[in-house]
Amino acid sequence: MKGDLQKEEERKSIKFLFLSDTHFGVHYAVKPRNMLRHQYGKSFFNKVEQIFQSNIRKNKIDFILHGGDFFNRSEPFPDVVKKATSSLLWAAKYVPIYLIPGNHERSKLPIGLLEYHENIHIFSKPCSYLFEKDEFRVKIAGFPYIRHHAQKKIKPVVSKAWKNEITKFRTHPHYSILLMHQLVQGSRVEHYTFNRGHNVVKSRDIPPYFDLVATGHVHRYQSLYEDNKRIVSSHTQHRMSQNVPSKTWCFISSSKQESKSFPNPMICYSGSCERVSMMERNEDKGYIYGRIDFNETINHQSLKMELEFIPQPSVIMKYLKWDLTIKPLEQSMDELKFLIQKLYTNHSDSSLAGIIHVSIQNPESTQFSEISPLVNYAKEKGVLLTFRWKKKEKES
Ligand SMILES: [Mn+2]
Repeated sequence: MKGDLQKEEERKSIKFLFLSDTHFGVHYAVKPRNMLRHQYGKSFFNKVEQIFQSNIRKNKIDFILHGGDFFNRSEPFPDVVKKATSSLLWAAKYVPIYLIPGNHERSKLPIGLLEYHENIHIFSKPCSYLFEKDEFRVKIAGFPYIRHHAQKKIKPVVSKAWKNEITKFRTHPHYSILLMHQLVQGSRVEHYTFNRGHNVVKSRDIPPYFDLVATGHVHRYQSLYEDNKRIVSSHTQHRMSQNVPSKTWCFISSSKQESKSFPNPMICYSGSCERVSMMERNEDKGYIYGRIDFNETINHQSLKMELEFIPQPSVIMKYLKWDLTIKPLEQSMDELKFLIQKLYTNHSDSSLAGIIHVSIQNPESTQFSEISPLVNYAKEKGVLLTFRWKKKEKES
C-alpha cells in the first residue's frame, strides 16, 4: 500500500569520460625508419579511438573531457593532425568534447577549423560552458595551461573562467567541474612529489564551489585532496563516490570502504592513456569514467557522483642498468636475450611486444659492434631495444 502512496522517484544519470595527455604524434614518424617505434607511435591513436568508441557506443557517455597535451608538439605534422582529428570528429558526431590546450601545444591547440565545430569546445581563454541534459546543468570551467607563475596566477584565472560564461546560464548549475592542465602541490610521479615552485598550484587556491577538478599534465593517474592539512595522493584507489551535498568522498576497494570529507574539491589526474616515456614504466594507464546520479526532480540532497579509473592494456617497458665492472658483458647479454624471448612468448598478437632500454654504466672498452646482434634479435621478436652509454663518473 505504502508503495502506491509514495511513488519512487526515477533515478537519472549523466555519464562522462575524462582522459588526458594523449600526446598524439609522439614516437610517430611520417617517414618511418624504425617500424617498431612507428608501431608504438601509432598505438597512441588506436588506443584513443578504442576508448572513444567503447565509451560512446557501449557506455553511452554524455560528454568527454580532455585535460590537455592532445598533441605532442605545438606544430604537429599534417599526417598527425589528420589522424588525431578524425577520432575527435567521429566522437563529436555524438557528444560534446571539452579540451584544454596543454604545455606541449604551447597553450594553443592547432586544429584549425575544428575550433568552430558545434560539439568541440576548446578553452583557448579562461571561460565556462554549460552542459545540460534532463534539465540537469553541469558547469565546465577551464583555462589554457598557465606557462609561468601559475601559483600566483591561478586564483584570478579560475575566477575569470567561472565568470566568463560562453553558454548563458539561466540559473545555478547543479554540478561544477574545473578542467585544467597544471601541476598541483602534492601530486606524485614515481620517487618524486611536486611540492614547491612558482608553477606548482596549491589545491586550497581552487574555490570550493567546484565539485571536482579534472586535470592533465602529470602522467600518473591519481586522486589528490587535503586531509587535516596533509595532502594525500593515491594512485591505487581506483573507485570512489561523492556525496555532493555533504562534500564527502567514499573510497571503495574490494576489501573496505573509507569515507572522507574535505572542503576543497578533489583533484583528479587521469594520467596519460599510454606510456609516453620510460619514466612511466610502472604506472597503470587508462582513463576516468564518471557518473553523476540525480533524482527526477533534481533535489540537491539526492546528488551523487561516481568516478572510476579504468586501466587499459599498455606497452611493456623494461629499464636495465648494466655495470660492466660488476657483471661481465656476456652474462648481461644472455640475460637480456632471455628477457626478449620472454616478452615475445608472452605477447599475443603481431604488434610491439615490449620496449627495453639498457643503460650501460662504466662501459670501459665495450663497443656497439659487440651488442648490435642483440638489436636485430630483439627486432625479430618485436621488441624495441635501445642502449645508452654512461661514461664513468669522474672521481671526486
Ligand atoms: Mn603531458
